[in-house]
Amino acid sequence: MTQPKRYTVTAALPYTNGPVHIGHLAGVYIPADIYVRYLRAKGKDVIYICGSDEHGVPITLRAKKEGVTPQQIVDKYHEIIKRSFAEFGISFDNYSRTSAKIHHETASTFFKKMYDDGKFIEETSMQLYDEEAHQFLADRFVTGTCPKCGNENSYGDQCEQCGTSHNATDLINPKSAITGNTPALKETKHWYLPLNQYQDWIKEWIVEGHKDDWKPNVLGQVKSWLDDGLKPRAVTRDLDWGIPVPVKGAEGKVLYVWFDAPIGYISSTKEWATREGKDWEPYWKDQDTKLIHFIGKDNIVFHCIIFPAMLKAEGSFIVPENVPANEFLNLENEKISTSKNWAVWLHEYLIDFPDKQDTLRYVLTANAPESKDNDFTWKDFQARNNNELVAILGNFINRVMVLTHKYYEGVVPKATKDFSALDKIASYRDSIEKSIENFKFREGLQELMNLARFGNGFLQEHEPWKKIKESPEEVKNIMFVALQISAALAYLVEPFLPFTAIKMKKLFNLSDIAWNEIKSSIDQPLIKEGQAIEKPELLFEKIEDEEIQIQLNKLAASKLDNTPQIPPQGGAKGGVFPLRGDLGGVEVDPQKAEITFDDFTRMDIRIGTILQAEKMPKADKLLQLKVDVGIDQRTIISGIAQYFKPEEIIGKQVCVLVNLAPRKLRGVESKGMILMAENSDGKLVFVSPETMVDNGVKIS
Ligand code: B3M
Ligand code: ZN
Repeated sequence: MTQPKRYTVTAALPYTNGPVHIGHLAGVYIPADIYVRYLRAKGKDVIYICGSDEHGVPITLRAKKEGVTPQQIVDKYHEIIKRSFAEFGISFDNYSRTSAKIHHETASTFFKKMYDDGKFIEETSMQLYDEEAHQFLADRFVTGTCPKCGNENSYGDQCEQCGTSHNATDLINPKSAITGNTPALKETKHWYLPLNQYQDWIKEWIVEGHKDDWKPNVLGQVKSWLDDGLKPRAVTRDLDWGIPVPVKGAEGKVLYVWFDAPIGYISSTKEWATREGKDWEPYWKDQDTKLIHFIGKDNIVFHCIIFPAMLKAEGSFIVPENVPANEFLNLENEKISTSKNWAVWLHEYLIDFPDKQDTLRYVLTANAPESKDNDFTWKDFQARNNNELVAILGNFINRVMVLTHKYYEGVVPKATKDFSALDKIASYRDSIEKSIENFKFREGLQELMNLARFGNGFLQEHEPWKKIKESPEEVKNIMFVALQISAALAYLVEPFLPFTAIKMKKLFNLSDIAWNEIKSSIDQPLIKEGQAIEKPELLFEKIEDEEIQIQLNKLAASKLDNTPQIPPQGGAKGGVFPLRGDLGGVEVDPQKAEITFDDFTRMDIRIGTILQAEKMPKADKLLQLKVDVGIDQRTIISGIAQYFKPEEIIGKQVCVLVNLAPRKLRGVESKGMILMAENSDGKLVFVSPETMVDNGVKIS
């Protein structure tokens, strides 16, 4: 497609099962935002569409974990996510949610049309079932070994290690994510999309048709699925959270989340069109529309195979022109993980770095995982801010402003001679444009910084500060050029660093212009002779070591918080840490899964002395203790009342796990756990030092 009439740009709909982090921004929302901001500057008809993905198992699991309803979960995270995007300048034209009425209607109609046209296969088969939870197990409700790569933690619908998508029954050694049980098989009816029927069409459309313009990582994944042979895929589920399957005989079943979620792009477009008084259909149905999906690599199969097959089957829609998927961003050399709290959350970042949205946008673009997984480190964040934003871009703009005020009281001087340097502006613009058009945003940003470097080099080469006395006319020409470069930067920076663009345009009093007008000559300058500029203001501030250390400490603490907690074994011992060992004749538990030394060092175990002990009212198994653990004197509730009288344990030295997350028992907060061992007749005994030791001494 050479000159599309319009662009429909979508960004993956985030699951509302948690807030968004830097990995989301880097992989999807920033690249898409750069792209649409650039297209808008080009004067193109473009819409940027997104919304919350509010169905699916991750939400149900989160709700179970927090002990609330799925609706409460989606309401909470929808707001947090939406706000984070707005705060980072992600300029969606519409941000909807899949719980919206318009979406339920759109997805139902879509399914119904395919159903009526006979596009599904109806099949009754045996599916995994958790008999304890009374629930069928599909998708993330079940984990097991991936049949393709052997990853032991593959989900029911997809393996995150090799990217394969499969059916839950394909997993080897499946386990329920709800109870941990091995599932049984139970009969149920579902509707399948016969992907095998679309194999040839997908091959022709992508592998042959887009071999030169799609990213190699995307083409590679598509080819690998095609090589394995596409198989029918169930698009309905036995769940109670989702969009009801709109056909007879499907009571109690909902649409598979990956069936309804991509239709969310369409319903979000409808919502936008209604609000703006526009027609949504050309954005999805006109062949002259360029549809682009920005996603992460784990979503490739859904956007390149399943959703296109749905669009094709429905019959009236266009298919994507490109799917520029990114790889993953790691954090300090480890995979970002919501459940392990190993992430930089956007809402938290802004508390520590208010007004530094663009620094994060810059770092995440400069280091984007465009062709391979990449790593975000706080040191690199600091270095890029200080050595690039501050030292190159910020420094150039500041020098130009200071000198303009010093020599000309802040007014653009008159130039008399054309510098070839002015031609550079249009050529940098063109190369940034080319990079963005090819989804090479890192390269585009690099070019932008090269223009700032060029500006610094230009000042360095011409040294106006040495010539101002003897050659004031020449200095006017030099400063005129430097001001043109500054103005060009103010415009060109906009897709990448929108907050900085606003600041720069204000500083130089620039009005908005189209992308193609970003060029300058002596007769048609970007900033004209006689125009006043504002007082110099720093664009970026240096980030100090201490600020980085705070972030590193925060990450270290989050590791500690997420030390897997040992669950109390049975009611009686709630609150104690039962150690089992070879006590002769006792059946010994098998050794637990191996841990690293690092895992061990996360447990802070200290010697403490029991100072006070009393029975807890209305709790015959619990004692409330006050223990001196050296660090402080704290309350610990221990499930040992059946074994000890309070008075006999006062003064006893014990081992205490002091950094266990506090928890409330009968309204009293217990801070830590006393290590106990169980002897052969089931009685608990303390694990105590052989001789008196100072309180607070560490066990290692
Ligand atoms: N919610 C998956 C994800 O967050 C999913 C994307 C839907 S896009 C239609 O990884
Ligand atoms: Zn795998």
